[in-house]
Amino acid sequence: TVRCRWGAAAAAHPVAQRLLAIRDAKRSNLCVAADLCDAADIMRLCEQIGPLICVLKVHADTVDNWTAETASALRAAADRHNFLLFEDRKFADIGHTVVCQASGGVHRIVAWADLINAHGIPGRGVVDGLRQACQASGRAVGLLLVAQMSSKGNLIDSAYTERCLAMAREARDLCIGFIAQERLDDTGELLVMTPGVQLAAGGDALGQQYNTPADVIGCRGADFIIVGRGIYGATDPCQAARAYQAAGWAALTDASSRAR
Ligand code: UP6
Repeated sequence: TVRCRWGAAAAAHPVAQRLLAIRDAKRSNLCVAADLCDAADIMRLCEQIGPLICVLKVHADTVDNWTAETASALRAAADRHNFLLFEDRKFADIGHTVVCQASGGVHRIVAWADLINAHGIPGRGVVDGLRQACQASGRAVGLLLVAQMSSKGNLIDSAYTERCLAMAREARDLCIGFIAQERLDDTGELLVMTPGVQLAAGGDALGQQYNTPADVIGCRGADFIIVGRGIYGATDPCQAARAYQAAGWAALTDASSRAR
C-alpha cells in the first residue's frame, strides 16, 4: 500500500475506506467522468476502462435513455471491476427538496451511488437532507462538498471554501471530502477529488480550465484526479485511461515518498 503523504488512510467513513482500499489495490487514483449521452456508450466505456479506475462519475440527468436498468448495469459493472459510482448531481437546494432529489425521481440516486456531492451554498440543511436520504436508503454513501470549481470566473472565494471546510468537519458521518482544486485540510481525513484535469494544461470554449495530474496531485495536494473528455473523447479511451492512471499514480507516489 501507498501511504499517502496526507495520511488519508486515517479516513474513518466506510466509503472513504473502500475508496482508499480500491485506490491502493488497483494503484489508481483516477476517477473517470463518463459524460456520454447514451447508456450503452457508458456501459461500453465501463468495460474498457473498469480495471483502470477507482471511481466512475456520471451525470444521470444527461443520459438520454437512462432507466432503472442503467443503474443496475452500472452497479454490476462497479462491483465486477471494483470501482465506486459517483453521481455528480451537485445538490444545491433546501434540505426538504434534496431529500426528494436524492432518493426519488427517475434517477433514485442514493439507491445505487456510492458517492454524491453538494454545493455548500444552501447551508447545513443540504447536508441534513442528504443524510436523511442516505439513511433511508440503508446504503453507505459518501458526500463530497463542492468547495472550489474548475471553471473560469466562478464565484467561489477563499472565505466560501473555508466555510465548506467547516461544514464538512461538522458532518464527518456523511462527508468524506471535497471537489476542489487543492488540498483543504491537513488532517488527511478529508479527501480531495479534482476535476479540470488533462495531460496538457489548457481549457475549453466554455470556461473549463485544465491542469495536469502532476500539478493537481503533486503541487496542489489533491488525492484523486477526475478526467472526462481527456479519456472518453480520446481515439483510444483505454490507452488514454492507462496514461492518466500512470500519471496520477506517479504523481501521488512521488509526492508520498517526498513527504516521508
Ligand atoms: N466538474 C468540473 N469542474 C468542477 C466540478 N465538476 O469540470 O468544478 C465536472 C464536470 C464534468 C467533469 O461536470 O463532468 O467534472 C469534467 O469533465 P472534462 O474533463 O471533460 O472537462
